[in-house]
Amino acid sequence: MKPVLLFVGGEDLEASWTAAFAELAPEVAFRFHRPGVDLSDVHYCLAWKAMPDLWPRLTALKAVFCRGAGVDRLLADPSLPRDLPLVRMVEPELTRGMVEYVLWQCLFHHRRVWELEAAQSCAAWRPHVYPAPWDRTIGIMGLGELGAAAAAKLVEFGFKVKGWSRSPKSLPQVACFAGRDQLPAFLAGTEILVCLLPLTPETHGILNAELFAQLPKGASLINAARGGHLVEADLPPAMASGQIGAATLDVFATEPLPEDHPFWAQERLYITPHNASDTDPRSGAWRVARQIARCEAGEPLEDVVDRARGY
Ligand code: NDP
Ligand code: OXD
Repeated sequence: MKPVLLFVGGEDLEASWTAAFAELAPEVAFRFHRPGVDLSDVHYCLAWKAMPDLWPRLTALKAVFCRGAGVDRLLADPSLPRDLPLVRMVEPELTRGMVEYVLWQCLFHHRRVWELEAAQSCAAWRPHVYPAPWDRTIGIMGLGELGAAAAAKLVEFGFKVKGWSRSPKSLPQVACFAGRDQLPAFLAGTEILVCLLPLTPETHGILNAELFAQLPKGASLINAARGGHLVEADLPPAMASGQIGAATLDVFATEPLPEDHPFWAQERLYITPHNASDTDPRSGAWRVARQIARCEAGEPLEDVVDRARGY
């Protein structure tokens, strides 16, 4: 009998994920969730956010897979089964997409593209000066799957790269800092700050006025992690004072970002709609199928979330 995987997600995802499992993992019985259908034969569930009505009906469940790298939304659901492994998404296309986004945005802020836009808007041929990458310091908060890969790409481009994590790390040509004690040293001199942390009780609200004040004046902020990392009310004053010179935000406390949110009108604040990167159905299906095979064979699962740490 094939293991049954229930996919819970929007209808826009049905065709691509169904096709990916059919092609790459025919050994898994892939089922797209529809309301009212019996779930008592489901062994695995691939989900993204809270679904309190469903968990009690999944009585034969062996493991939960998160469709994304960040599991904060699933963990926030008190009805998520506590005794089953929760496996987060780690797959090469998700990482590649995030590296692309971080590089794109770091180059955008490094080259201060808004100055070019301002000159072009009044047909002005102005000299545009920016430092060499080795004179630009970029700091990455979070040196996990995504942060470490982004750091390596920025090193390849010649930037001075610093990184901050919970436990000490050693990465080629990256000045690594760890723990709260070393946060001030990490922030000092960081001209472009990139947040790639998981959202946990320890990291919630970490991007705040006190932290901004420890960056050099005019620093850029790029948040591609979670909206909950940023104290949104602290950003406009920091930008008005020039402490934060420009920012790119991909994630927000409320998504979609409401039409009347002041961020839409904030000068030099660039908004992307939580699509810095996304799980690719083909490599995601391959990854989940591999974990199912391990579970069926009684082998330990990979990338299981440590619930005490929250990531
Ligand atoms: P990982 O779990 O691989 O890495 C997390 C990193 O953050 C680790 O280096 C970890 O330290 C560090 N960290 C965790 N807590 C703390 C802390 N309290 N202080 C300092 N460092 C800490 O996660 P990923 O790299 O795979 O993903 C990171 C996040 O990116 C996801 O949780 C998700 O929220 C976000 N994301 C956003 C996307 C988007 O489209 N906007 C797409 C994909 C992910 P240590 O190494 O010591 O454990
Ligand atoms: C993720 C995301 O966590 O897309 O994977 O936000």
